[in-house]
Parts: sequence; C-alpha cells; structure tokens
Amino acid sequence: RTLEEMRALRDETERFLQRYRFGMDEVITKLSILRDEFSQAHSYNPIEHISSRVKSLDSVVDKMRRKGVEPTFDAIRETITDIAGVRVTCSFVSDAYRIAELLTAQEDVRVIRVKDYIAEPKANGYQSLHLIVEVPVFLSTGAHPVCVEVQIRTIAMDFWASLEHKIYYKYDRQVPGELLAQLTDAARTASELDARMEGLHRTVHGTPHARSAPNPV
Ligand code: 0O2
Repeated sequence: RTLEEMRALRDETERFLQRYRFGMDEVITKLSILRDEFSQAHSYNPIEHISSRVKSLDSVVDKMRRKGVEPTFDAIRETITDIAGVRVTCSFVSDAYRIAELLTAQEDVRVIRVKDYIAEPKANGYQSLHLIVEVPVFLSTGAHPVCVEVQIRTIAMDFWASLEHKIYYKYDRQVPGELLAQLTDAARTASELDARMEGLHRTVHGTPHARSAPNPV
C-alpha cells in the first residue's frame, strides 16, 4: 500500500466509527432527557446509571472472524449491530421495561430487534433487555441511519454480568463447569433479589408498574 492509500483507509475508518459515536450520543441524550424529565415530573429517577462505548475496531474484526465474514466496512455495517453500545442500569425490573417503552415509542427511533433476556434468561443465567435501534444522524451530507445496541438491566443483573464477563475472558471463553454452575446459581440469587426489591418498592410507592418482575431464573 502507498502512504496515500493508508491515509485514505485511516480517514475512512475514522468516518466509519464517528457515525456510531454520533448515534450513541443521540441515544444517550434521549435517555438523559427521559431521566431528567421523569425525575422532575414524578420525583422519582428510574435510571441509576448510563454508560456507553464504541467497540474497538480490533474487537469488531475479531467478531467478524468468529462469524466467518470478511470484515469490509459494508459487511461490518450489515453484520455487527453493537458497535455503538449504551448500557442503562435501573433499580427495578419494571423501570427497565418502562425505559424501553419510552425510548422505542419515539418517532425517530426505529426498532430493529428486541432480545428480552429478562423474560427468557440465557442458559448461564444472563439477564438483560437488549434493544437494537436505529436513529438518524444528521451530517453535512444528509441523514444517515445508525444502529445502536441498548442494554437495559437492573443493578443486580449488571453486577452479575460484569463479574461473569471478567470470568469469561479470564478463562478465554472456556469457563470450567463448576464455576459456570456457581455463576448460574448466583444469577438466580440476583433475580430473587430483584423480585424482592420490586415488591418493597411497590409497597412504598403503591401503584404497580407496567410489567411485573419475571419468575426467578
Ligand atoms: P462484549 O465483549 O460485551 O462486547 P450479535 O451481537 O447480534 O452478533 P449475540 O452475541 O447473540 O449476537 O447478541 P446478544 O446476545 O444480544 O449479545 C450482545 C452483547 O450482550 C454481548 O456483546 C455482551 O455485551 C452482552 N451479553 C450477551 N450474553 C452475555 C452473557 O452471557 N454474559 C455477559 N456478561 N454479557 C452478555 P459481545 O460483543 O458478545 O461482548
């Protein structure tokens, strides 16, 4: 490759990732507005924490290789829906569903896919509500739709997922059976805690929320 070609590739990579950053920022703004408005109107904050990241190009390419797809920019755009990721941590399960409903009801948010791992936890016990949404990003060249993955979960689910994630990578995706069993058991405990906290919350706040906590895993 010539130096010019390398510069062009670098610029294209930057442009590619920048759009995901813009899409991610839009979703964060939407969530922050919901949180602030909700807190003001109902004297209650359904969102504990919002975090975000744009996946590194290295892990995007790794994921493409695992899926057996040649990592061109077009193929990445089609295949990887979690390059821009926003994670919302709520206190209660009902808040997770409420935030999902409020976000997806917005006119400029197109829902591409919903994976409800709260209603149907993964075999290892993982729980979270995943939304793949598309939002328009307005650039000098016009509107560009960008995919963002929003993971909405409770504090207990988040606590479990972050430990499991560390263990998963520590063992290079081959977690010993005994450890897996303990993690699955811990997920059950987290789910029971969520159900108890939701019950307490309802006792204090009275009105039941839109969706109730699912059965423990
Ligand atoms: P990382 O390292 O967190 O970025 P797809 O992503 O569409 O190809 P997939 O993997 O079935 O298909 O999507 P899914 O199930 O919605 O998972 C996407 C993300 O959810 C993962 O991204 C994790 O962040 C999280 N996740 C899913 N399952 C688990 C789990 O069992 N434990 C934990 N801790 N997190 C999970 P990545 O890119 O796989 O990983």
